[in-house]
Amino acid sequence: MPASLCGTWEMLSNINLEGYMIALGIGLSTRKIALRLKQRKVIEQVRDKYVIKTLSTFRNYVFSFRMDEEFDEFTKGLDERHCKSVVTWEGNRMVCIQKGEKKNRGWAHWIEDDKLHLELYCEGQTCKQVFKRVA
Ligand code: VLZ
Repeated sequence: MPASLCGTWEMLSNINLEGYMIALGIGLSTRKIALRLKQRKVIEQVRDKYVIKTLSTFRNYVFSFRMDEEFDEFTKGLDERHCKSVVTWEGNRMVCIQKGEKKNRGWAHWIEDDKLHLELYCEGQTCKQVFKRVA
């Protein structure tokens, strides 16, 4: 059983968000704002349902899913695309594949040294984020 990702997490570092946002086709003005944000991640689980909230003073992105079940994801407020997404455990990593217009798109969350790690992938770009637990 992997260490629980559930809780409230505050961003410590954020490498190559710019490359990831460009790969998603996010425009310059949104990118400029997004780069300055300290995101929070809230991960909740009730029975077999997970909710992941990405929160900031500018915009929030919230979605929910069940493990191993494909769902329709609309990345509202991000790049506004429809994906067929599925989240699975790969060892201690919670891995999401987002099938859609963008190739090699997805993300992975895991715990390492009591920190929440996240890699976001899109078309050869990787954004790497680390969060510390605040609750
Ligand atoms: O995280 O997708 O936890 O889907 C863009 C920032 C990229 C724009 C952030 C600013 C994407 C708006 C985070 C802040 C909401 C993301 C996944 C894994 C959940």
